[in-house]
Amino acid sequence: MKGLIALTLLATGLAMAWTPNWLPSYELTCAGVIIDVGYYAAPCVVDWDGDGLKDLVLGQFASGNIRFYKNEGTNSSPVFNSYSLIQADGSPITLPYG
Ligand SMILES: [Ca+2]
Repeated sequence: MKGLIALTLLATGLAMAWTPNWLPSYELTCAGVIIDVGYYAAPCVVDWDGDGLKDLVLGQFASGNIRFYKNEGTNSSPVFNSYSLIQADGSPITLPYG
């Protein structure tokens, strides 16, 4: 019985420690237009170009391309003004889709 109580307390403590802190959602824009690549978007926030600012790398289902949005703002208030397609050997990288 003591083991069950200890396990319950441990589980409760872990559950409370892992409670997510959800923040309000907002729409990301690029040059003032909402970023929309259709359904099954695959976003990743990463400092892609190594300048210390987190960028947006976004896979798009409709074409299999991968967009790179360079962050021109800050990490807490990112600003995206344009995007380019991630390339290899001068050609856009295309992943299977559809
Ligand atoms: Ca960056």
